[in-house]
Amino acid sequence: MSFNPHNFLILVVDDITRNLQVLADMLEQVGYEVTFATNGQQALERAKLAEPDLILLDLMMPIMNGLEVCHKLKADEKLCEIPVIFITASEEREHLLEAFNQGAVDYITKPFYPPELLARVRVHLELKYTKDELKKTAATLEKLAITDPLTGIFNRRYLMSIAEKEYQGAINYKRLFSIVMLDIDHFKKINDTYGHIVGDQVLKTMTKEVHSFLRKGDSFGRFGGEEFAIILPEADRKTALKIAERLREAIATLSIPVSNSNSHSNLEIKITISLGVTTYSFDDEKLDEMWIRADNALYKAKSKGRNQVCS
Ligand code: GH3
Ligand code: MG
Ligand code: MG
Ligand code: MG
Repeated sequence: MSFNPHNFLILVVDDITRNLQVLADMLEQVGYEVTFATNGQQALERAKLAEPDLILLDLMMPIMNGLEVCHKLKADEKLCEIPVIFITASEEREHLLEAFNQGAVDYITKPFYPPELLARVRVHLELKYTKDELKKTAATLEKLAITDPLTGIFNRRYLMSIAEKEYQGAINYKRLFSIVMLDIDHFKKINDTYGHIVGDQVLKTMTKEVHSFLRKGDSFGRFGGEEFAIILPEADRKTALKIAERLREAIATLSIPVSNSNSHSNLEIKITISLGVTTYSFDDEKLDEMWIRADNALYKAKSKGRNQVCS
């Protein structure tokens, strides 16, 4: 990015108004937005309200000194990422070390050389900006790594890892859980009749519908193609079967509106799904046994005529 001071708000804290004035003038002159506080308590309140990008903090102040303010900022989940630069007349090395121990990013002694202060402010703002951008990128990548791109639900790998966690929980804490596998019936026909794009629309709508029926702790993922799985924590066999049956019915009664670009018309497609349900059993020695049982149950639902739940 090209550095633009106008994009940054700096909170300046000093108990002496004259000092505030000098700092504020200097910062505003190069384009920064500036806000003030004249004591520690006010500084914490301003920081919370204004969410500054950086804090220039006086060390020696009555009632609450800068070190305490810094300590409180770093202990606050919402404020701890704001870089703090101390500005002080103190030349005591202990103060300097304590400032860094409390989480300061820099320490400037008075009288300061204004261009140096501006240079340090800029460096720390740029670092903070880069750090924030990296965090955003990391969050996006993390999301991408666990998401199925077409439907937006979990991908296979992530769903398997959730199942593994549930399985460990079942072993260690005797917590039951169930797995539901589901597969769209005769989906190939939809692709063959209406084309892949319509097929994709059907996959997306079906996914949304199923999602809306699940509880908060349930996890829904795409296994590949038109095959999906759901992990139901703390669901015994009876509960899991009930949920699966509810899903089957919801999908069977759903009309999926799709636009067909071939005929320039709007269609409503009906689909059904088959579901295989299995619940953790204390005899299970491996999670794989559950996946195999769920798969077999799904196969049974298919061979018994589809649009049904088997276990
Ligand atoms: P069954 O009832 O036995 O499950 O029959 P089916 O036709 O649903 O199953 P089959 O496994 O024969 O075909 C699955 C089809 O799903 C074939 C494939 O082209 C289609 N498919 C897989 N992934 C996608 C996708 O991402 N988008 C679309 N549109 N189709 C997909
Ligand atoms: Mg002071
Ligand atoms: Mg299918
Ligand atoms: Mg399939």
